[in-house]
Amino acid sequence: MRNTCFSFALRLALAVFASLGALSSCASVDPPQPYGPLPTEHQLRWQQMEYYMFVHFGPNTFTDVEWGDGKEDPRVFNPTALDCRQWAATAQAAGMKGIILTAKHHDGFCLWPSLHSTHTVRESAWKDGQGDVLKELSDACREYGLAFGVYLSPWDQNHPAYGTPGYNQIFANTLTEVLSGYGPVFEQWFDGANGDAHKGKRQDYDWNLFHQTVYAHQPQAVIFSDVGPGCRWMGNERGVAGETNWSRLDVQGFEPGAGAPPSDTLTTGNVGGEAWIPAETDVSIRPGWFYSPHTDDQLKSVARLVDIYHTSVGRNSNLLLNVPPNRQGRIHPTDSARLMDFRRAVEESFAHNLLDAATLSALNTRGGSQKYNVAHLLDDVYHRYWATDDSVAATAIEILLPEAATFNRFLLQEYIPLGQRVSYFALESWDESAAAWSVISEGTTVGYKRILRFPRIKAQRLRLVVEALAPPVLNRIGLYDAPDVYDDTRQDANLDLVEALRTKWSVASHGGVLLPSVMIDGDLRTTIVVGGMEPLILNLGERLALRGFAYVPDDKTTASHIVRYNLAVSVDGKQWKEVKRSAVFHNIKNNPIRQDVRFDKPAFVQFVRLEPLETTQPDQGNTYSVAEIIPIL
Ligand code: FUL
Repeated sequence: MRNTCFSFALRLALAVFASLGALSSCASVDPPQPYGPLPTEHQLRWQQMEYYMFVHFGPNTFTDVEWGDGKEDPRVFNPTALDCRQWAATAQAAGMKGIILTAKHHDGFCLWPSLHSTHTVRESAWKDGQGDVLKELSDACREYGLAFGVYLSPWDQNHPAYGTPGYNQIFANTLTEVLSGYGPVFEQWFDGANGDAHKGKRQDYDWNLFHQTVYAHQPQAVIFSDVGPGCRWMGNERGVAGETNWSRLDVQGFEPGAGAPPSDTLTTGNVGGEAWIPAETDVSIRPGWFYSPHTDDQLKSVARLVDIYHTSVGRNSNLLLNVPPNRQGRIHPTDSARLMDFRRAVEESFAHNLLDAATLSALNTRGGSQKYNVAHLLDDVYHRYWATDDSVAATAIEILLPEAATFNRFLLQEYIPLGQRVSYFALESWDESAAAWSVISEGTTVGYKRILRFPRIKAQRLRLVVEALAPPVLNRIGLYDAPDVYDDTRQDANLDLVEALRTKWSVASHGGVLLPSVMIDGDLRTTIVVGGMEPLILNLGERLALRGFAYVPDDKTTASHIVRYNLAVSVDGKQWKEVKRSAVFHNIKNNPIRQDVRFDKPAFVQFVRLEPLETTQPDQGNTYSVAEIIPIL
């Protein structure tokens, strides 16, 4: 805690001086002028959805890869008991407001019988080629009162025209099919991935054509990409939006994919950004985006999901949580149970607003009018708000609780139809002994919604101080005592297994040069950067039946990670048997999670060699990150 700085106290004092006077019921006071770019009515409705489901489903579900290469036999797609109503019922029970489906991922496989492709459900074994997942899901969403959205990857590794100018129109026709045949679409999700660096096939995407096609059929759809125009990728797949998060972005000169602004810019937005492009946080409940039977014991815990809620919805971003259906075509019971526990934890956190019984008094109220009264912060009417006079850039609200209460969360919302304004705020409590205000917790941006988490504290007299780039306009505040959520889920059974053996291991490079043991210490937080593209040779100290091997990179998207590699095993460290040659860790740049390499049959060996061939950031001088290397037993 620290005491409020002098300059702010002075500015506040001046503000009080400027605004003395009683509230009048005079209704003629003009509302504040809008500030900067504003959300459209569709963007506002989209933002109010807050939380919805991502569904990654397709051939990858059956082949256990993150990125299929478009060469898979379409008959591998054969869910045995596909039930989109079960997905919708689960999403609804989880408190989600919609579902976005990967109608076409990078392998090009269409989950509907597209006339513009020969790699679709029609060619699959499912329902003898008569099925249509888009139809089943859009119908189910309607039945369960959920919004329906579509992910379509322009990158298509199956379509023969990909990489030629003609492909853009084919993709636009594909869009037309999807957007005109299945009812209203609330969000069109465009993946920016383009071509495959290892095969050198690239396409110059005609984004104007794609956007026009979307708006021609679904004018209300919010278009997602790295740079909008409807909403933007938040810059990582870990679920952590910026503490500072402007819903504004400079887009001139940028485009989705490789031409996007740096990921840390996407995480924070631009303070004076030219366009209203709010953030969406996409993150998976499992390590990868597609279902794998190997991740049934690796779901994010309730505590982790609650963290993600606070670092997404609580930081002015929507949360798009991926829940991938299994090979039956159903959401796995573990995922579904986790979603329900997560919902309960969030609802319990925000069940009782301690401010409902509080007395609020604002230092300044616009024109002294009831219309902008601070009491609007506690009503549930979205379009009523508290606003100040135009001259006010720094102000405060005093809060008196009926009696001292304990709390650990503070929530506030800006009235974004008039723009995003707040650049600093703090919750303070009155320190009787020091006769001064001291800061409990503080933040920068607010936007649609901002939630501060801090250690539980007891107080009765509080103050919210606010600084803004234009007179602040807030429409909601809340104070809560959220129950603690403990992480009691075991994340990975294999880790327990390897724990007992760890003391016998060592890791070396070429010629037996020993490397630091942080990469085998069992602690994912200790990471190392290895230079010179050195191979890693793990010595297990004894022969073990190895079912696979995992490389865990440092989870920062800005670090350089191994993307292409060779993997070999050995009994004696001299004779090597290659298990993988020039293989690729797919999507490791955007989602630097643990990468499992599973062997077809167990190998009875003592040594494993991971040889890097290419990294995600070649400009970082042939280095790569390692948090951990793990034998899969
Ligand atoms: C990324 C894709 O490459 C991943 O496979 C996944 O679909 C994720 C949501 O977007 O760009």
